[in-house]
Amino acid sequence: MAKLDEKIDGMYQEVLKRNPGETEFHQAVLEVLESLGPVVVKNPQYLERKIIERICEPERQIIFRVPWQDDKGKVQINRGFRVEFNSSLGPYKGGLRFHPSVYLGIIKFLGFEQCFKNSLTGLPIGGGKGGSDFDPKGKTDDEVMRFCQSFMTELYRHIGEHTDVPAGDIGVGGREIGYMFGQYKRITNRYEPGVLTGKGLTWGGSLVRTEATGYGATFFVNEMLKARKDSFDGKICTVSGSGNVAIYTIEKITQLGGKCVACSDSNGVIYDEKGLDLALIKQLKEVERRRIEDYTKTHKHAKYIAKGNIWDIPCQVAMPSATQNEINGKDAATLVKNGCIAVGEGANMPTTPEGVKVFLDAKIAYGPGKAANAGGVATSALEMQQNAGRDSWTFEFTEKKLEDIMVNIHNNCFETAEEYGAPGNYVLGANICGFIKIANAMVAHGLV
Ligand code: NDP
Ligand code: 2IT
Repeated sequence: MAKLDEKIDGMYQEVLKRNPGETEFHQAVLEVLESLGPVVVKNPQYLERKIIERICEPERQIIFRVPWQDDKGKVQINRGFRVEFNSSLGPYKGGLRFHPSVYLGIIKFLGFEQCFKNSLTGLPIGGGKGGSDFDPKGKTDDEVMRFCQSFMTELYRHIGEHTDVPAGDIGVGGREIGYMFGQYKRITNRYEPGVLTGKGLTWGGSLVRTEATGYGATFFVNEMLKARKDSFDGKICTVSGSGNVAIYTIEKITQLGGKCVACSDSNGVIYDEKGLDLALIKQLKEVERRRIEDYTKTHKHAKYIAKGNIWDIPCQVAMPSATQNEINGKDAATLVKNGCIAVGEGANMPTTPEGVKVFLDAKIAYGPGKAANAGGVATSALEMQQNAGRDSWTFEFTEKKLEDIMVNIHNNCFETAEEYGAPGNYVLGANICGFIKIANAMVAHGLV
């Protein structure tokens, strides 16, 4: 990766000092700052106006107590977060993550990434992220509902159609959005669909939002392959995770002619040489909320590798779709050695800096999360458009819009990388392209 310019290095040191212990946030900031040297040389006003320093400091950070009662009547306490990072391009927009690993540093890394991602979509959305260290695993439906209601009892005062619009992320899907929407409506006495996205289809949701992140990431990889005169046709693919993003990545890859042979969860890996049975995965994960291990109960030919590493399985296309830092330098080297030619990040920051370096050095097609997984939030913005117009679009129309957005993001990143002398480097392209739009809006808005 590029060496940090001296001035930019000073800014990074300041971020380290001001945000002690938030290692994921440091990692996300460093990756962006490493790309910005040539941009500030071309635009010295960004330095004068301290645009980078301002972008690294969230506009507002909310941390709150979330008390709730479990089914036994025992009192439980979790911590809730909403970090409103940057509103120069539109209302804060970004998901909510419910996972025991959540702390401020994770929400800040996600919120920071979200700003650039949302800018890349070309739609009018700023960046934010939130969540809680609540663990939905093993909780009953009633417990999840009580938690969501308590979470929204604080969050409602900070959000709104023109202020901040949350959605899902790890541990937050249609069920949780429903409980939060219900509580928001009850507290405010307003039927305000534009306050959350990822809603159910009969109460303000958009077709394609469920599929959007996985479909979008696959469209992005398809464009990277096309740019190399290649396609998904007949490619062996592996997709980590087995949640929302993984499921619809597998679906679109299969539609485009690829063959997915492996997926995973935090306990282990499923390897099915014949190609994954997606209907079974949907039944296990979306309907029955079971573990991926149960795939082998009906499909005895498939292998379950407890605590296995999915990146050890040879593939031509890898789509990490679980969590941050799931591909380290060694995993990246294994993938390249086994013949992987494209990596598209459905997850946010799934590759460590060492892993990114391996992919860039090997010159494989590497689509970083903030570009490749932008289809989810882009379709959230399409949901906001439909809500504002009290409209609902067909599946085909919405999917075509999503595909056009992904093609555009791909082309913008590709062309920006060429313009800055790093052809094929989508990391540089995405960071610069995402940054410039925010920076110009911030300059236009004055010192705010
Ligand atoms: P889900 O909760 O639906 O699924 C998450 C999947 O990843 C599960 O299979 C889960 O396994 C696995 N996983 C989560 N944490 C870990 C971990 N620490 N180690 C190993 N496996 C883990 O979430 P999504 O599919 O929505 O999100 C997946 C990724 O995509 C995240 O990085 C998210 O930020 C990103 N993303 C999501 C978008 C969306 O629209 N939902 C949009 C853009 C990016 P287990 O069940 O064992 O925990
Ligand atoms: O990381 C992400 O882009 C998301 N979790 C989706 C955010 C959204 O507002 O749809």
